[in-house]
Amino acid sequence: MFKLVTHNRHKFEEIRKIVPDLEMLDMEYPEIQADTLEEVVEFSLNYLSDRIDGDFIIDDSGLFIEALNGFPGVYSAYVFRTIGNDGILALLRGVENRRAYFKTVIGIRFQGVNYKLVGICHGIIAEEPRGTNGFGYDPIFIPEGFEKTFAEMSTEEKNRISHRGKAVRKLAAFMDRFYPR
Ligand code: ITT
Repeated sequence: MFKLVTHNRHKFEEIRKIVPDLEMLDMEYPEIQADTLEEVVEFSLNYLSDRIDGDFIIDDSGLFIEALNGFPGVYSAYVFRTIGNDGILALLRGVENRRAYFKTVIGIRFQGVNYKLVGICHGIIAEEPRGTNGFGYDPIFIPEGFEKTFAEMSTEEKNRISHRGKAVRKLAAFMDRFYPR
């Protein structure tokens, strides 16, 4: 069974819907400042490999807003804690271009080697928060082709189209290859 290292239970629940053979290892780890999620994941995998026995997985995600040149991006966790969804909406007040995307990079440490799997979901930032499902920026993100925010969808609906859902389906394929059932 793979361990997912996270202190975000929502993430774990989303991933477990697609990959049931997963255990949550609730552990905080430092995230370096870097320009890309891939660099952050690479550093975290190496950092954690000295502290965890055996194979494990991490998920680093971010929201990239076009009119803000990709902000909050790699700083999404800090920005969510500080200004939150209301702060993002305030930054975008009166801004016509609402395009944004979510990106997930799943990092896998498997038999001493690092792997990265990526998933992206394009959409727009809503005018006001809507919905109570999900977590984080879900109430202000409307995926392409939908009217609803992620927070107005069930976990299954979100997983079908989300950044994380896409990355985790690649993870499921990876596991099937290395752990055939
Ligand atoms: P870890 O312990 O796994 O690092 P975290 O919540 O810090 O948990 P991230 O750094 O990956 O996770 O997430 C960055 C921010 O983006 C954080 O505030 C999340 O709430 C938010 N976020 C991540 N995935 C999201 C999703 O699918 N929908 C909405 N917000 C999301």
